[in-house]
Amino acid sequence: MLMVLGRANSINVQKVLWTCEEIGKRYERTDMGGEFGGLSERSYLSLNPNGLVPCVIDGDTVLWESNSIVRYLCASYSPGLLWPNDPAQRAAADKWMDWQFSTLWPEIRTIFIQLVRTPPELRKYSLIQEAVKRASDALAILNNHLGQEPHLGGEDHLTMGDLVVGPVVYRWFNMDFERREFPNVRLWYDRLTARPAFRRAVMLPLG
Ligand SMILES: N[C@@H](CCC(=O)N[C@@H](CS)C(=O)NCC(=O)O)C(=O)O
Repeated sequence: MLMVLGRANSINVQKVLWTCEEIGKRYERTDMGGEFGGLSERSYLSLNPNGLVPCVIDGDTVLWESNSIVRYLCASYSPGLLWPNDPAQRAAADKWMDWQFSTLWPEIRTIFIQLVRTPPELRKYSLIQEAVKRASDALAILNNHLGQEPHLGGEDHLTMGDLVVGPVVYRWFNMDFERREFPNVRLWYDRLTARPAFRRAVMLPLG
């Protein structure tokens, strides 16, 4: 049985859980991190020396870094679908994973920390404004892509690219601030929200 260590409201844990749900891979999850703590215990650090969630144990394989875990699960349990077999197609999906981590998430994380984790009187609204501007510039790129192709790396099906960008876009649409309209992103997001696996793993309260 695959073991997932990490609280269910962590975005990086959600990527892993959504992947498992799409694949139909059975798993057991243990709450760790946030209010549950446990990340600085020696036993946890021996699995993930970063003291962060998620961490996954699959038999003898112990993994950390959410995008690497998603790649591992897709390659192991969904070759040819979530993990495209063709190298060029796979690179197209991979590219969106790297973009999620390096370009989109840092901005949406700033908005999330400020609007969800910080009390109103301590919020830095200039930080939020700048992050919304940069996130919007990034989402314009996603919007343009989704105007030409329905998925992030797959011609006619979801891939690991969709699996890591989807949870970030869920946050974008579910925080309280004024957003630019991105019609193709909205249509793609609406299709994700119709998936039972996405609903189970990702569509949870943000607080
Ligand atoms: N790059 C890492 C980042 C992991 C990370 O920052 N995890 C956060 C939750 S999203 C965490 O463990 N925070 C401490 C906590 O939950 O107590 C990954 O993608 O797995």
